[in-house]
Amino acid sequence: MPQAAFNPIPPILTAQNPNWYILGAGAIGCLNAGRLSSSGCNVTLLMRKGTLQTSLPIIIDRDGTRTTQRLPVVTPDNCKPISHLLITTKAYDVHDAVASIGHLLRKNSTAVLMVNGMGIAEQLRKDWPHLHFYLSTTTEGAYSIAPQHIQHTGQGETRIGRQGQNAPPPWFHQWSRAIDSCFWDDNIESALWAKLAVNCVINPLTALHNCSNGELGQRQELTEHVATLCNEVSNITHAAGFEQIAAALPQRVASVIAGTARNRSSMLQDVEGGRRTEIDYITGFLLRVADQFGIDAPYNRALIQDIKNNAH
Ligand code: KPL
Repeated sequence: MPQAAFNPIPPILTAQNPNWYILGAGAIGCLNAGRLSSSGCNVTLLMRKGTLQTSLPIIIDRDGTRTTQRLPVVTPDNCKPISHLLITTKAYDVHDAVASIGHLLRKNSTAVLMVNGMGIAEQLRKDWPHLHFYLSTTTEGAYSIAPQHIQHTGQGETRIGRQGQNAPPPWFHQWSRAIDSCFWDDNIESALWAKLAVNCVINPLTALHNCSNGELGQRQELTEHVATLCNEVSNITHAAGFEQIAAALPQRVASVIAGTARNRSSMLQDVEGGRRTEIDYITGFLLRVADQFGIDAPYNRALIQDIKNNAH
Protein backbone atom coordinates (compact mmCIF):
# COMPACT_ATOMS: atom_id res chain seq x y z
CA MET A 1 0.00 0.00 0.00
CA PRO A 2 1.40 3.51 -0.81
CA GLN A 3 2.62 5.22 2.34
CA ALA A 4 2.41 8.88 3.31
CA ALA A 5 4.33 9.76 6.46
CA PHE A 6 4.10 12.94 8.45
CA ASN A 7 6.64 14.02 11.02
CA PRO A 8 5.62 17.56 11.80
CA ILE A 9 7.98 19.92 13.61
CA PRO A 10 6.20 20.69 16.93
CA PRO A 11 4.28 23.93 16.37
CA ILE A 12 4.36 26.88 18.76
CA LEU A 13 1.50 26.91 21.26
CA THR A 14 -0.90 29.86 20.96
CA ALA A 15 -4.61 30.48 21.67
CA GLN A 16 -5.24 29.65 18.00
CA ASN A 17 -3.05 26.59 18.15
CA PRO A 18 -3.05 25.05 21.65
CA ASN A 19 -2.04 21.52 22.64
CA TRP A 20 -4.98 19.15 22.09
CA TYR A 21 -5.25 16.08 24.29
CA ILE A 22 -7.30 13.24 22.79
CA LEU A 23 -9.28 11.19 25.31
CA GLY A 24 -10.48 8.04 23.52
CA ALA A 25 -8.14 6.70 20.83
CA GLY A 26 -10.82 4.78 18.90
CA ALA A 27 -11.64 5.31 15.24
CA ILE A 28 -12.98 8.88 15.48
CA GLY A 29 -10.35 9.91 18.03
CA CYS A 30 -7.48 8.63 15.87
CA LEU A 31 -8.93 10.08 12.68
CA ASN A 32 -9.13 13.56 14.20
CA ALA A 33 -5.83 13.26 16.07
CA GLY A 34 -4.12 12.39 12.78
CA ARG A 35 -5.74 15.22 10.85
CA LEU A 36 -5.09 17.87 13.50
CA SER A 37 -1.50 16.77 13.86
CA SER A 38 -0.77 16.66 10.14
CA SER A 39 -2.12 20.18 9.73
CA GLY A 40 0.32 21.49 12.32
CA CYS A 41 -1.54 21.21 15.64
CA ASN A 42 0.12 19.88 18.77
CA VAL A 43 -1.71 16.64 19.58
CA THR A 44 -1.13 14.20 22.45
CA LEU A 45 -2.94 10.92 23.08
CA LEU A 46 -4.20 10.47 26.65
CA MET A 47 -4.04 6.76 27.41
CA ARG A 48 -5.04 4.74 30.45
CA LYS A 49 -2.92 4.53 33.58
CA GLY A 50 -0.29 1.87 33.14
CA THR A 51 0.35 2.56 29.42
CA LEU A 52 4.11 2.27 29.03
CA GLN A 53 4.62 3.70 25.54
CA THR A 54 5.61 7.36 25.29
CA SER A 55 4.52 7.57 21.65
CA LEU A 56 2.32 5.48 19.34
CA PRO A 57 1.90 5.28 15.57
CA ILE A 58 -1.55 6.27 14.28
CA ILE A 59 -2.25 4.44 11.03
CA ILE A 60 -5.04 5.64 8.75
CA ASP A 61 -5.97 3.67 5.62
CA ARG A 62 -8.05 5.49 3.04
CA ASP A 63 -8.72 4.53 -0.60
CA GLY A 64 -5.69 2.25 -0.74
CA THR A 65 -3.27 4.80 0.78
CA ARG A 66 -1.79 4.44 4.25
CA THR A 67 -0.80 7.43 6.40
CA THR A 68 1.29 6.85 9.51
CA GLN A 69 2.03 9.43 12.17
CA ARG A 70 3.74 8.95 15.48
CA LEU A 71 2.04 10.91 18.29
CA PRO A 72 3.17 11.48 21.86
CA VAL A 73 1.35 9.54 24.59
CA VAL A 74 0.74 10.52 28.21
CA THR A 75 -1.29 8.97 31.03
CA PRO A 76 -3.21 10.69 33.86
CA ASP A 77 -0.11 10.15 36.03
CA ASN A 78 2.44 11.95 33.89
CA CYS A 79 0.39 14.58 32.07
CA LYS A 80 0.73 18.37 32.36
CA PRO A 81 -2.40 20.50 33.01
CA ILE A 82 -4.84 20.26 30.12
CA SER A 83 -6.22 23.40 28.52
CA HIS A 84 -7.82 21.74 25.43
CA LEU A 85 -9.40 18.30 25.37
CA LEU A 86 -11.16 16.31 22.65
CA ILE A 87 -13.38 13.55 24.10
CA THR A 88 -14.02 10.68 21.69
CA THR A 89 -14.67 7.73 24.01
CA LYS A 90 -17.74 5.49 23.88
CA ALA A 91 -20.74 7.33 25.38
CA TYR A 92 -20.83 5.11 28.47
CA ASP A 93 -17.12 5.69 29.20
CA VAL A 94 -17.14 9.50 29.02
CA HIS A 95 -17.86 10.22 32.66
CA ASP A 96 -15.25 7.89 34.15
CA ALA A 97 -12.68 8.90 31.54
CA VAL A 98 -13.10 12.60 32.35
CA ALA A 99 -13.04 11.83 36.09
CA SER A 100 -9.70 10.05 35.62
CA ILE A 101 -8.13 13.30 34.35
CA GLY A 102 -10.23 15.68 36.47
CA HIS A 103 -7.13 16.74 38.45
CA LEU A 104 -5.49 17.96 35.21
CA LEU A 105 -8.35 20.17 34.07
CA ARG A 106 -8.25 23.86 34.90
CA LYS A 107 -10.92 26.50 35.38
CA ASN A 108 -12.11 27.32 31.85
CA SER A 109 -10.34 24.41 30.16
CA THR A 110 -11.99 23.67 26.80
CA ALA A 111 -13.51 20.24 26.15
CA VAL A 112 -15.00 19.20 22.80
CA LEU A 113 -17.43 16.31 23.21
CA MET A 114 -17.58 14.22 20.02
CA VAL A 115 -19.57 11.21 21.15
CA ASN A 116 -22.58 9.24 19.86
CA GLY A 117 -25.98 9.83 21.41
CA MET A 118 -27.24 12.57 23.72
CA GLY A 119 -27.64 13.31 27.41
CA ILE A 120 -23.97 13.15 28.36
CA ALA A 121 -23.20 16.86 28.20
CA GLU A 122 -25.80 17.69 30.88
CA GLN A 123 -24.11 15.33 33.33
CA LEU A 124 -20.64 16.68 32.48
CA ARG A 125 -21.76 20.28 32.92
CA LYS A 126 -23.18 19.41 36.33
CA ASP A 127 -20.02 17.66 37.53
CA TRP A 128 -17.47 20.01 35.91
CA PRO A 129 -19.31 23.37 35.80
CA HIS A 130 -16.07 25.34 35.37
CA LEU A 131 -15.20 23.72 32.01
CA HIS A 132 -16.06 25.18 28.59
CA PHE A 133 -17.89 22.36 26.83
CA TYR A 134 -18.34 22.37 23.06
CA LEU A 135 -20.58 19.78 21.42
CA SER A 136 -19.85 18.07 18.16
CA THR A 137 -21.42 15.57 15.82
CA THR A 138 -19.80 13.83 12.89
CA THR A 139 -20.90 11.65 10.01
CA GLU A 140 -17.37 10.48 9.17
CA GLY A 141 -17.18 6.80 8.34
CA ALA A 142 -14.30 5.10 10.15
CA TYR A 143 -13.70 1.88 12.02
CA SER A 144 -10.81 0.33 13.93
CA ILE A 145 -8.89 -2.50 12.29
CA ALA A 146 -6.56 -2.78 15.31
CA PRO A 147 -5.65 -0.41 18.17
CA GLN A 148 -4.73 2.99 16.64
CA HIS A 149 -5.09 1.53 13.12
CA ILE A 150 -8.20 2.71 11.37
CA GLN A 151 -9.95 2.39 8.06
CA HIS A 152 -11.47 5.66 6.90
CA THR A 153 -14.46 4.54 4.83
CA GLY A 154 -16.25 7.73 3.95
CA GLN A 155 -15.85 11.47 4.03
CA GLY A 156 -18.53 12.96 6.28
CA GLU A 157 -19.29 16.26 7.88
CA THR A 158 -18.26 17.45 11.35
CA ARG A 159 -20.25 20.13 13.16
CA ILE A 160 -19.14 21.88 16.33
CA GLY A 161 -20.99 24.40 18.45
CA ARG A 162 -21.82 25.67 21.89
CA GLN A 163 -25.24 26.74 23.05
CA GLY A 164 -25.47 30.52 23.17
CA GLN A 165 -22.23 31.11 21.23
CA ASN A 166 -22.72 32.35 17.68
CA ALA A 167 -19.10 32.85 16.66
CA PRO A 168 -16.43 30.14 16.76
CA PRO A 169 -13.57 30.32 19.31
CA PRO A 170 -10.01 31.16 18.12
CA TRP A 171 -8.92 27.49 17.92
CA PHE A 172 -11.71 26.63 15.50
CA HIS A 173 -9.84 28.21 12.57
CA GLN A 174 -7.17 25.53 12.90
CA TRP A 175 -9.82 22.78 13.07
CA SER A 176 -11.57 23.99 9.92
CA ARG A 177 -8.22 23.87 8.11
CA ALA A 178 -7.33 20.44 9.47
CA ILE A 179 -10.64 18.65 9.05
CA ASP A 180 -12.47 18.53 5.71
CA SER A 181 -16.09 19.68 5.94
CA CYS A 182 -15.79 20.91 9.52
CA PHE A 183 -18.37 23.60 10.30
CA TRP A 184 -19.19 25.87 13.19
CA ASP A 185 -22.88 25.37 14.00
CA ASP A 186 -24.71 27.99 16.05
CA ASN A 187 -27.62 25.57 16.46
CA ILE A 188 -25.69 22.49 17.53
CA GLU A 189 -28.58 21.05 19.58
CA SER A 190 -30.59 20.66 16.35
CA ALA A 191 -27.65 19.02 14.58
CA LEU A 192 -27.26 16.59 17.48
CA TRP A 193 -30.95 15.79 17.52
CA ALA A 194 -31.06 15.24 13.75
CA LYS A 195 -28.23 12.69 14.07
CA LEU A 196 -29.84 11.09 17.14
CA ALA A 197 -33.16 10.62 15.31
CA VAL A 198 -31.42 8.86 12.40
CA ASN A 199 -29.38 6.69 14.78
CA CYS A 200 -32.56 5.74 16.69
CA VAL A 201 -33.91 4.21 13.47
CA ILE A 202 -30.86 2.68 11.80
CA ASN A 203 -28.67 1.49 14.68
CA PRO A 204 -30.96 -0.79 16.71
CA LEU A 205 -32.59 -2.30 13.60
CA THR A 206 -29.26 -3.16 11.94
CA ALA A 207 -27.92 -4.54 15.23
CA LEU A 208 -30.96 -6.76 15.81
CA HIS A 209 -31.29 -7.97 12.23
CA ASN A 210 -27.55 -8.29 11.69
CA CYS A 211 -27.72 -6.41 8.42
CA SER A 212 -25.97 -3.61 6.57
CA ASN A 213 -27.56 -0.15 6.55
CA GLY A 214 -28.55 -0.67 2.89
CA GLU A 215 -30.61 -3.78 3.64
CA LEU A 216 -32.98 -1.63 5.70
CA GLY A 217 -34.06 -0.05 2.42
CA GLN A 218 -34.24 -3.28 0.44
CA ARG A 219 -35.87 -6.05 2.46
CA GLN A 220 -39.60 -5.53 2.77
CA GLU A 221 -39.99 -6.69 6.38
CA LEU A 222 -37.22 -4.24 7.31
CA THR A 223 -38.63 -1.28 5.37
CA GLU A 224 -41.83 -1.78 7.39
CA HIS A 225 -39.88 -1.62 10.65
CA VAL A 226 -38.14 1.52 9.40
CA ALA A 227 -41.48 3.19 8.64
CA THR A 228 -42.99 2.34 12.05
CA LEU A 229 -39.88 3.51 13.86
CA CYS A 230 -39.64 6.75 11.85
CA ASN A 231 -43.20 7.52 12.83
CA GLU A 232 -42.58 7.07 16.55
CA VAL A 233 -39.22 8.88 16.57
CA SER A 234 -40.75 11.69 14.54
CA ASN A 235 -43.59 12.19 17.09
CA ILE A 236 -41.11 12.51 19.95
CA THR A 237 -38.87 14.78 17.87
CA HIS A 238 -41.85 17.04 17.15
CA ALA A 239 -42.84 17.19 20.83
CA ALA A 240 -39.25 18.10 21.76
CA GLY A 241 -39.55 21.19 19.53
CA PHE A 242 -37.62 20.04 16.47
CA GLU A 243 -40.57 20.22 14.05
CA GLN A 244 -38.55 20.46 10.84
CA ILE A 245 -36.35 17.52 11.78
CA ALA A 246 -39.50 15.56 12.62
CA ALA A 247 -41.13 16.30 9.27
CA ALA A 248 -38.00 15.47 7.26
CA LEU A 249 -37.10 12.31 9.19
CA PRO A 250 -38.35 9.63 6.72
CA GLN A 251 -36.48 11.29 3.81
CA ARG A 252 -33.38 11.85 5.91
CA VAL A 253 -33.32 8.21 7.06
CA ALA A 254 -33.83 7.01 3.47
CA SER A 255 -30.98 9.19 2.29
CA VAL A 256 -28.58 8.03 5.07
CA ILE A 257 -29.51 4.40 4.32
CA ALA A 258 -28.74 4.95 0.63
CA GLY A 259 -25.58 6.99 1.29
CA THR A 260 -24.14 4.48 3.78
CA ALA A 261 -25.62 1.34 2.20
CA ARG A 262 -22.49 -0.77 2.62
CA ASN A 263 -21.79 0.39 6.20
CA ARG A 264 -22.40 -1.76 9.20
CA SER A 265 -23.73 0.61 11.84
CA SER A 266 -21.63 1.39 14.91
CA MET A 267 -24.15 -0.52 17.05
CA LEU A 268 -23.94 -3.60 14.87
CA GLN A 269 -20.12 -3.36 15.02
CA ASP A 270 -20.33 -3.18 18.83
CA VAL A 271 -22.56 -6.25 18.95
CA GLU A 272 -20.27 -8.14 16.55
CA GLY A 273 -17.24 -7.13 18.60
CA GLY A 274 -18.89 -8.30 21.85
CA ARG A 275 -18.82 -4.73 23.22
CA ARG A 276 -21.48 -2.90 25.17
CA THR A 277 -23.70 -0.82 22.86
CA GLU A 278 -24.56 2.89 23.17
CA ILE A 279 -28.33 2.17 23.14
CA ASP A 280 -28.87 3.93 26.51
CA TYR A 281 -27.60 7.18 24.98
CA ILE A 282 -29.53 6.77 21.69
CA THR A 283 -32.94 5.06 22.14
CA GLY A 284 -32.63 5.40 25.93
CA PHE A 285 -32.27 9.19 25.67
CA LEU A 286 -35.19 9.38 23.23
CA LEU A 287 -37.40 7.41 25.64
CA ARG A 288 -36.52 9.70 28.54
CA VAL A 289 -37.72 12.64 26.42
CA ALA A 290 -40.87 10.68 25.41
CA ASP A 291 -41.62 10.16 29.12
CA GLN A 292 -41.28 13.89 29.81
CA PHE A 293 -43.95 14.58 27.20
CA GLY A 294 -46.14 11.62 28.17
CA ILE A 295 -45.69 10.00 24.75
CA ASP A 296 -46.17 6.30 24.44
CA ALA A 297 -43.34 4.78 22.40
CA PRO A 298 -43.99 1.02 22.45
CA TYR A 299 -41.85 0.18 19.45
CA ASN A 300 -38.75 1.94 20.82
CA ARG A 301 -39.37 0.41 24.23
CA ALA A 302 -39.46 -3.07 22.72
CA LEU A 303 -36.32 -2.37 20.69
CA ILE A 304 -34.23 -1.23 23.65
CA GLN A 305 -35.31 -4.34 25.55
CA ASP A 306 -34.44 -6.60 22.60
CA ILE A 307 -31.02 -5.01 22.22
CA LYS A 308 -30.32 -5.40 25.92
CA ASN A 309 -31.56 -9.00 26.00
CA ASN A 310 -29.78 -10.11 22.85
CA ALA A 311 -26.74 -7.99 22.57
CA HIS A 312 -25.49 -6.93 25.99
O1 KPL B 1 -24.01 7.08 12.61
C1 KPL B 1 -24.16 5.98 12.14
C2 KPL B 1 -23.73 4.84 12.98
O2 KPL B 1 -23.49 3.76 12.47
O3 KPL B 1 -23.59 5.05 14.20
C3 KPL B 1 -24.86 5.81 10.82
C4 KPL B 1 -25.23 7.17 10.29
C5 KPL B 1 -26.10 4.98 11.00
C6 KPL B 1 -23.98 5.22 9.77
O4 KPL B 1 -23.71 3.88 9.94
